[in-house]
Amino acid sequence: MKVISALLMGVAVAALTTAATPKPKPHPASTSRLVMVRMDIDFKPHKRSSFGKISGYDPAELHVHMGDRIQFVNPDDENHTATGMAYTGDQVPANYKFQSDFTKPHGRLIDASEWGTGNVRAHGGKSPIFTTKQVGHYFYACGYHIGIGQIGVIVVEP
Ligand SMILES: [Cu+2]
Repeated sequence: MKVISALLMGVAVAALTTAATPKPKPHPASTSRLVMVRMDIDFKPHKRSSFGKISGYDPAELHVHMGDRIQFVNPDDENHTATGMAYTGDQVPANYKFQSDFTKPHGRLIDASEWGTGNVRAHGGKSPIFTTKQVGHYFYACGYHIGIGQIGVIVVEP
């Protein structure tokens, strides 16, 4: 009897230990997606964002998994950019000034640096493809229209 209860205890402890240590698993690479973000200053956010006032991209708040790839397309009748902000706050920064030339493409990795599409031309222009390798949230904006609030955020989840 003692042996059986000791065994049962062991099973219970093992079950508890397993349940208590959920590990976030990286999204399998085989299911990584190519996600498109449309650029148009007339796009309004679909919902209020917890990151603050964002608009001008669809979706303005994009959630992806680590390993997904992102491409920006411009169906608007004006040129736009998607240029990363070297900023790690929780809310959209006020009066951000780009340090780099936003008209030129920079980098291929979405992070808290000034990666960027460069100029994406009106009427169907497409950006280079960017990759996501770091969990976090990353603000970006249009170099031409940041002053009128064309700002988006990419949330990279495991
Ligand atoms: Cu723009």
